[in-house]
Amino acid sequence: MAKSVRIIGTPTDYGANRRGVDMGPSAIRYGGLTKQLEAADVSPSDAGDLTVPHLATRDADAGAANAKHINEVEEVTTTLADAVSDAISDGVTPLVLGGDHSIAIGSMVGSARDADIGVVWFDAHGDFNTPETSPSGNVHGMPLAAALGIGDFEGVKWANAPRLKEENVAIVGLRDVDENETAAIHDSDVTAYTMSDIDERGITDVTLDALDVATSGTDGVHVSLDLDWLDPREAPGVGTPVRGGATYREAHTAMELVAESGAMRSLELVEVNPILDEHNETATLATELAASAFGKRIL
Ligand code: 4U7
Ligand code: MN
Ligand code: MN
Ligand code: MN
Repeated sequence: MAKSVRIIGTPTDYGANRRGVDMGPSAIRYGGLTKQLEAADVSPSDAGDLTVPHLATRDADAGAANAKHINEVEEVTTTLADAVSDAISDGVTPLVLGGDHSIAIGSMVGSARDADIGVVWFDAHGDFNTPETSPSGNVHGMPLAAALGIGDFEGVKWANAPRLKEENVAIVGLRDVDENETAAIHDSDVTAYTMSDIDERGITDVTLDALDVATSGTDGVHVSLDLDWLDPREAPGVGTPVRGGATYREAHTAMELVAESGAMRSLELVEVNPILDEHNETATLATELAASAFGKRIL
């Protein structure tokens, strides 16, 4: 039976350092998302884009310098959390299209509303900053800490995903982590795998371990795929590229293992910035990886 998937666009860039990532949902759709999902034997329905305030309508310098646009991020993530949790209640798997990575707070809050979830976070970055530790003040560098209730986010109400525990969070592919972030990751119970771990052990072992972390004692897994996890040669259209990332094959292998686990409860594709992309290749790659995560097979 075909799995039902609901596409939820979240066109926002409040959390990012560079504008344009709000156009990610359009670029990913244009990159052939529906076709790819159908090839994975998934029946997709597109809910369109969430209604979120546009940056142009807000004060460009809103929010504290150490947590830029915090109120707008709260607004967007609250809307998204409801959309994700509604999809799951309807028996449909949410596929969230970002948008910058701050939206993951909403995805995790929504996914964890009625279940114990784990998270596998594919990213070059730790996204474990707080307003106190962040060198940039950009909330897309803080979503994991926020969802785990770490740090002072001025008491905003999303700052905690119910039923998500640190010991069920695995970060995969790290290669650019800030000093204070490193300490915070060490102090926490999250499990983190660097690119060196992937070099030494191979993507299969590392991904299987990450899935173990996220599935142990949980009802399902939220998969968060920041396209900057991949090497910039494969995925140039991102705001914070870092050399030395996952290859095309490694990324597909990881997504295929996600599919084989049968545990994926929600998926998000974030940080695709079409302004910085080359011929929409990063968005197109995102659609291919989504298909692999939903079980597309060659034979
Ligand atoms: B992304 C950074 F300082 N760590 O906090 C920060 F290097 O969602 C980058 O992973 C964060 O793309 C990148 O601003 C956030 C910086
Ligand atoms: Mn990143
Ligand atoms: Mn990220
Ligand atoms: Mn980025």
